[in-house]
Amino acid sequence: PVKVAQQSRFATSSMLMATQDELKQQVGYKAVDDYVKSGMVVGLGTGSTAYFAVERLGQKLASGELKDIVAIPTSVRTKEQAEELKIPLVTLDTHSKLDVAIDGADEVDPDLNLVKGGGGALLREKMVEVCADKFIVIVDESKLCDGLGPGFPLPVEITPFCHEHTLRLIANLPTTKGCEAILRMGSSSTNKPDGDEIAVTDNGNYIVDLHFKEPIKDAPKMAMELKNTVGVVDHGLFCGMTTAVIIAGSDGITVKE
Ligand code: ABF
Repeated sequence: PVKVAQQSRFATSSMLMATQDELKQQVGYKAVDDYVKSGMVVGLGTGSTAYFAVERLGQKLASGELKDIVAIPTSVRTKEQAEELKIPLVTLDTHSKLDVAIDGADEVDPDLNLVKGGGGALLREKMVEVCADKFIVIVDESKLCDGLGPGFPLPVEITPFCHEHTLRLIANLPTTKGCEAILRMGSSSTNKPDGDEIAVTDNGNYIVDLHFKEPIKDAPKMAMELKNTVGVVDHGLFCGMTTAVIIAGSDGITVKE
């Protein structure tokens, strides 16, 4: 009986896993189907959900359904995926205005403000996504929250020089006081934290994750305080940038604007 129970539990969890992946695929594909037209400049996000949007774009270019698209990746790993799919790539240096950017998120609050950066790609994501006419966020419903913070630690990208000093500064701002600041460890820039080396982003910087027990009261104020701290490159609060969020839930897909 134990063996059968284990097998059925495994089957259930693997079915759940498949559902989780299917949800991500649904929203990734829908974002491209609904918002990308031929001739557009498209920002390509980072993470396991954005992966499906990149996949869909590659499919539609290969089939000829979409033509004359150029894209700007938000991480080395997205660049590599796009290159494999033969998606023509450019940079902000030659294309500083995008028609649409599509990306995942770690948390979405009721005002569609986001926490991003769990994948360590927040700087390039923000640089690309602030230049897009439309910023489409693709998430499964587990990312929705009532208030940013407790559900996912806020990533802050900092320069390696005197990083312990900068970590102390950002943990003691008027808006962040009381949080727990942890230097992200990991074998490479955009993997989830693991291993015993300091994680290094695609840009050669470090990440400090700020853990909050209570929801962030004033995200725009915290964003300003973090950005004004010398040594901070940028942070994972994406406020007032979202055009629409495509949410995959167990009862189907909803779009919030
Ligand atoms: C990326 O999407 C990151 O900003 C964020 O961490 C990630 C979410 O990853 P996933 O879609 O795999 O949950 O843009």
